[in-house]
Amino acid sequence: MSELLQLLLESEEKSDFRSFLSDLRLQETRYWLRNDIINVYSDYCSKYQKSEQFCTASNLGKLIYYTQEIIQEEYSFCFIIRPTIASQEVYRVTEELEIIPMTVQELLDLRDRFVNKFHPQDGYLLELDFGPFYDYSPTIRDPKNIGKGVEFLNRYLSSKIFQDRNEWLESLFDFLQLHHYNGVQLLINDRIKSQKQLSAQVKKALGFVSGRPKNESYEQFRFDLQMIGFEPGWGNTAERVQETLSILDELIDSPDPTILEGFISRLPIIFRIVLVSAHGWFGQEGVLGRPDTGGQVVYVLDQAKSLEKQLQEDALLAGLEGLNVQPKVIILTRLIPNSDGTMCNQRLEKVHGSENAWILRVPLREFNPNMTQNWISRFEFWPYLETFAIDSERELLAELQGRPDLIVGNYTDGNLVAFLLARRMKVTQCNIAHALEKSKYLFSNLYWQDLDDKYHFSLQFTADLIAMNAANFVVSSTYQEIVGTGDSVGQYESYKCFTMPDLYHVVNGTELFSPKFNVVPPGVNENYYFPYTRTEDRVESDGVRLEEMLFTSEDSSQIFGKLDDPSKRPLFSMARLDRIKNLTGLAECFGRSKELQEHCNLILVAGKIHLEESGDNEEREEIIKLYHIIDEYNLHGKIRWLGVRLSKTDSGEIYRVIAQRQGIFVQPALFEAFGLTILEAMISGLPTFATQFGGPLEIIQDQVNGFYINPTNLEETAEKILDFASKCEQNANYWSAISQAAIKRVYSTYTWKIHTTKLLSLARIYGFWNFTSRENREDLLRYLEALFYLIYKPKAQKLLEQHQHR
Ligand code: UDP
Ligand code: LCN
Repeated sequence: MSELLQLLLESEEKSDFRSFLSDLRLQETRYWLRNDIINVYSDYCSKYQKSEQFCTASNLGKLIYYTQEIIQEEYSFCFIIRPTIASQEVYRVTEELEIIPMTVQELLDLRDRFVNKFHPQDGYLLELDFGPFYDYSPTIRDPKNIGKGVEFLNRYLSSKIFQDRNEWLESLFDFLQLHHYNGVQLLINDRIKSQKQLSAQVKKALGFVSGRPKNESYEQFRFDLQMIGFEPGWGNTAERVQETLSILDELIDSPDPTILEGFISRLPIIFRIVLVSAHGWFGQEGVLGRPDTGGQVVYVLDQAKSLEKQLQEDALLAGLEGLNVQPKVIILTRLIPNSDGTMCNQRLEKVHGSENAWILRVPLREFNPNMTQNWISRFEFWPYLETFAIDSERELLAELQGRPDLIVGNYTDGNLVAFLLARRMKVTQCNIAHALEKSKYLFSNLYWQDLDDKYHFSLQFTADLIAMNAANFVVSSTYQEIVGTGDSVGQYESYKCFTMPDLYHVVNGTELFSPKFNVVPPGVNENYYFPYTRTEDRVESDGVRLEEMLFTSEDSSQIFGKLDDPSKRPLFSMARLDRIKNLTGLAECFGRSKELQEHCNLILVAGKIHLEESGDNEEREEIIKLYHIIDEYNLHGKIRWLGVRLSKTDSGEIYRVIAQRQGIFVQPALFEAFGLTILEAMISGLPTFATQFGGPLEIIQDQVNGFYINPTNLEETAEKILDFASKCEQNANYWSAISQAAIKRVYSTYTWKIHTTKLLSLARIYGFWNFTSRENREDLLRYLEALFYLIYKPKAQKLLEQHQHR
């Protein structure tokens, strides 16, 4: 970048650069984010009638493209530039157009000065730097391989094996000896006494099984194998045992990444999993659509079922049938005594359709019954996490009759609890963010003190840093969740360098190039969500009932609006009624386009329709705004707004009813981390228009199996939808073509089977890595503990005191 700047200053564009900066000076703000920068630049280009070529391809145009932020301080400007994904360079441009590189520390000081929070006379601020802890572990080089951690790790591990065969064989031997199920030894027994013997016995066992009929059941020759030193876990038939042993044999002789992964992924070493989803209403019915209770609950519940099934299949394939193996998955959440008709006050609930997956609810200690007896917003939940983790450990040990093999955290609170549990129980920890709030709320770190009363970001971001660094591996739903796109910063990336004025500076918040990051997108529950054309699986009477509910029935307790012409093409959306979901933006887009109203009705399933029924600030604001828009654009007769809480079966059928009418699904969020409703709509066969900000950009391939919209550009969005509707009116096949492509996209890429197979493989490989590399993480974990006890805990304690006065 410094060359680009140099070129810029040495060319004729220098005067443009100078005028652009003086245009910036004329603005009211002194802090520009990327969108603002582009707007100022595009105004500049129009004002001076610059050519298209100049705007984009000039050195100034390129500089603007890569600039994420500009901060003005007196007469100079600080340019924060992102030349490539996951990198950052900072320069000060003085009034004389001198370019001076700035360090991260200087940038953070500048930001503090910007908000009048720089007080060097009081001493320096705590600096958090996680960089040194990653020096021990390998890092990925090419940003496009970020998120493919396990592939990298396998390559790295197999090259290590190559370099240091004896040490590695020793570790493998130790690792294979470790495993048992309910007291029964698995894999190898003490007849194999050394790694040398292991290699010899593998060959002997191979000789033995190769002489047996392929389909012969493992139980038939179990004792013969035992004599050679092999216990259950190698396969359920002679063929499978032979395959697994051959892979091991090859691994010992000539290790390579695929063989390593193939081998470790087969090992029956995971039987008990804990999924932590702490804050929300976690239940199976009547919980979705409430503030804080959306996709995460759906995700974890479906994941639990799928994991249990996969573990059962894996155990059978590994030949553990005779051991009566019953894998167990526990979803750990909080018990909510005042449960508003849900099951959230029940300690234990079996997950429907599973054999051994459970929701275990652990109550919060009664610090203040006004709070702890009720649902607590995710922004207020922090003081309860440590004691919740302590109490949960006891309950988990009792339920599982031992330690789990894997703990998966969800969202900041669940991830912090997972960290505390994994640390105490010495178990592999996986982190799943779902959504990191830091990038969702603009300037949330810079102005944390002003926002702390409402959002407590100081606790949340500290917890995020602790959990993401502690985790053995991180599962993200998309690539951009980690490192964004060419022109936008990723959610994890936003933790790399930031200031929390008066609290700390983060100079290196996490290693984005670490192999711990893995993209594993979720799936969609195919029992509830399936193509509308599968009429044989649909219940006709449900369809009729829901059709009435969506388009005609009157019920002022939960439905608003009567349609003038219910036969118009439905434009449908379903989401929690919070600001970022932007259903009000969609209503306004619809309101502003008379033409769209001529072709379509707007049908929204969202939150509540009565203000007095909502206790959540953001939801209340959105309710008021939606009514306002309906009146302002006189949408009466053109909109239906349903404040209903649907069962899973109904929510699946609703998409199909809309698809039956050749409707359209719109997801207009200002930012969407992933967006499960998009998968649900697409698998049902609904052409989907989804926000270009966030995960949908990776789910949908624009104009192939859906469409991107820019929800901040209302006119363009309306035009895109209108254009689609008009094309469908001219050619009915167009709707069907997109519908079919949407269905195909989900089945090929977003199934729970794909997800859990990958997740379990990751859990085994990271568990193995942890063991064999003997990577010393203790220093990192101690540092994180210090953060927890010295920063997080006192702040949580303060918040608890505030709660006690409520
Ligand atoms: N949902 C629902 N009723 C509602 C709103 C949402 O059942 O009124 C479900 C929806 O079907 C989806 C989930 O909640 O399964 C929302 O997940 P998504 O990832 O789209 O968004 P989130 O709410 O997690 O931000
Ligand atoms: C949270 C979100 O905000 C959504 O974008 C995701 O789809 C959901 O969690 C499940 O991961």
